[in-house]
Amino acid sequence: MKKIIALLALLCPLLCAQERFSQQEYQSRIVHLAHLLDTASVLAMKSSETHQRTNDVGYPYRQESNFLYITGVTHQGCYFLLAPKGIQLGDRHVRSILFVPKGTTSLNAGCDTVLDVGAFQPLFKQSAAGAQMVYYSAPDIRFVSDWVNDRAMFLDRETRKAFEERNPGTKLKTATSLFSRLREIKSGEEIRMMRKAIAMTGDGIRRSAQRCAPGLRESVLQAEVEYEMTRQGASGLAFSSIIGSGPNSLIPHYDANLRIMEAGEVVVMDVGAEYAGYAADVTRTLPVGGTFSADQKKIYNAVRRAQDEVFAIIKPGTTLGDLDRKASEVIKREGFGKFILHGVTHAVGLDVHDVSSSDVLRAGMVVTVEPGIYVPVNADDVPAGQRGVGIRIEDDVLVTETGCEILTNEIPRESAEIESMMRSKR
Ligand SMILES: [Mn+2]
Repeated sequence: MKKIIALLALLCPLLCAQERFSQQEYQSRIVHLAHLLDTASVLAMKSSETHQRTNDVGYPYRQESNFLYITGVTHQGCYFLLAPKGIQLGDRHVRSILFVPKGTTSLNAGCDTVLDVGAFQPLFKQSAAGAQMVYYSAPDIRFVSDWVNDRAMFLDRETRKAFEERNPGTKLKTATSLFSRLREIKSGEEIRMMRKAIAMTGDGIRRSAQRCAPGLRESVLQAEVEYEMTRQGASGLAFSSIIGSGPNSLIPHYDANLRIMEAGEVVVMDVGAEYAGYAADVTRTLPVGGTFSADQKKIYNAVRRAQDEVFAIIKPGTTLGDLDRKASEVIKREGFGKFILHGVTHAVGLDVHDVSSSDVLRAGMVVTVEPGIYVPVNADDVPAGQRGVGIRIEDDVLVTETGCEILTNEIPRESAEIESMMRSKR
């Protein structure tokens, strides 16, 4: 077939700056996805659009996570079609097709074939005709607020209505839940990528800690950690770096990072590299001057105790709710129950707040454990030295058959380890 684009899969590792997953990994993902469909169903997906920042200047492109997961393709303008029943292409019978724009040198990760994007619509129409269910993933078809007319527009509802009218007997449904079930359990290769994201994040934190000193702006720590992650080949940041000192340590999602840090304060660093699309999400709290005060250490150790007791109950069958209750119970027991601002855990993977299909932990999931205590400046029922202190410690944990493995274990965590890391100046 002349539309088939010749692809030199073997050349790709030389052309791609980013480390790729094996072809078997993508093939197995497609097989698992096909198992969740049945022969009466079809799945169609489109890559993310670009988003403009200002005229002619786009935001950095990031592929939609489900599309990235199933195709490995990191650029725009592509489609993916999966028909477990099969599609006849000349004398070939295929089940999965990747569609890419003309001239794209792209890896055919695990699909049966690769065609030009021009071939997508006719083949999609053909395979959707007669299907009972069409799953779709379209990151750009969603809710839009038409504020001029003060009305909500549910584009996905319009899409479904138009499609089901044109295809009587065929239902259109979003593929989100299928992908949540696949993505929540990480493969060995995914864990390997996450370990790399975590290692470069740890090195970045170490670099910042060694540079940290009173009189510097928070952005210096941001620059140091991002420098190290970028230098080591991160594909980006998993999220905007949070560097909050003094009163900013009390704001969980503070990311202006412009305050000048002062002696005697703590600084919360919540940072994460993205490697091959996978996120690390790590928080360490440092004493700006290099040594925690006794009051700060009291809060620090309460957060650490909460972490340890949460680590201890992580195993298949435990729920995310159990982890939250355990963390709150410990922090209350330590006398800081009033100063909890957020939950203790979330899944992490391709997205820093990753998908999950249920509340119950299973082997192969990766979740964070991130208790925090945030004592407001005006909390007059605690010692003065504890006011205005926010401490969060966050680690990434792999659920195993028998318990858990702390993937971030190499990154100094105890208060004494933090202090000694800060003393080892570059
Ligand atoms: Mn987190």
